[in-house]
Amino acid sequence: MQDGALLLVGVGGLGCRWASHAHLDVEDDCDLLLVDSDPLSLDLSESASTVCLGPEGSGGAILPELGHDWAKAHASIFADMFDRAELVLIAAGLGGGVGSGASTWLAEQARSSGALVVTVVGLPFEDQVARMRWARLSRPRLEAASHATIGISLSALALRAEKRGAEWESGGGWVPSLIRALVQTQARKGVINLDLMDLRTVLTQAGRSTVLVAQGDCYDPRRLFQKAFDAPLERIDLVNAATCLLHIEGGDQVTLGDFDRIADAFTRGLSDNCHVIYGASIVHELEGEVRVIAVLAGL
Ligand SMILES: Nc1nc2c(ncn2[C@@H]2O[C@H](COP(=O)(O)OP(=O)(O)OP(=O)(O)O)[C@@H](O)[C@H]2O)c(=O)[nH]1
Ligand SMILES: [Mg+2]
Repeated sequence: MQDGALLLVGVGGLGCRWASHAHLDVEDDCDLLLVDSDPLSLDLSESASTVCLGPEGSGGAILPELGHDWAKAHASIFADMFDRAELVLIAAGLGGGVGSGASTWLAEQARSSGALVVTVVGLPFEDQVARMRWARLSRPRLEAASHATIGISLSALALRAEKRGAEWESGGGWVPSLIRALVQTQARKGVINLDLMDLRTVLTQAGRSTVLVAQGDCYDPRRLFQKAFDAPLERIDLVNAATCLLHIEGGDQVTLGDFDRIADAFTRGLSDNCHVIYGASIVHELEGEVRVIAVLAGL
């Protein structure tokens, strides 16, 4: 890793799947680190650095405290990587031992070494009662450790992924988009670059953060806006968000004028005091469609 690097970290079974999948799109801009006690997770990417937690053959950590201690045992390796990183993006599934426990410790370490820490967490399915309890217990600590924690309800994600014929296990298309948005923003890549405020200012607001996503026709911005606001990936009141990072991806046919109209439709739905930074990039597979990812913070 070089100084100022962007580091994507997958933690636990689900976190490793999300991170390795998302990394395929941002390989040139960020490094990948996979951390789990299950060796199968560490084989998901050929370009990843990996750290195997726990005693050999231990499989899952099950208890968050164990996941936490197993990560701590490799403190010096992590410290070396975090010291050089400017942005550390952590993907994890809450409710598992490694995903809940190790991610918290990693976020604390990354933050104390001066990096901007953004955590993207999967929240257990509504019928997973025991896992949900672990998730509820771990979340406040993870939120305190990260500059921004973006919760994604697995139930909501699975429902949307199914409609689009995508897999929730690999992030249903949305998790990679979100990670792409954050990496490209920080790497200052795209057809419209963000320059009003940087990512740090947008994300380091007191309060919760959430993400809205929508994909559709670029000629109907209002419908797109409605789609996004009607189906956040976590139910949380969106009025009065203090800041918004808006990232729009469009196919080759999409023009700068189209990007502008969409940004306009979105910002009109937010409060007058909301600070918005906006970026856009071309994603060839989208053809005539656009995909909008809005991270709202300070809720
Ligand atoms: N229904 C279902 N939920 C899953 C599956 N995989 C992950 N999850 C959810 O994602 C959360 C995190 O799971 P993992 O990432 O596998 O857990 P882990 O961090 O590896 O935890 P340990 O294996 O206990 O150390 C769980 O609490 C579940 O809510 C799956 O295959 N099916
Ligand atoms: Mg596991």
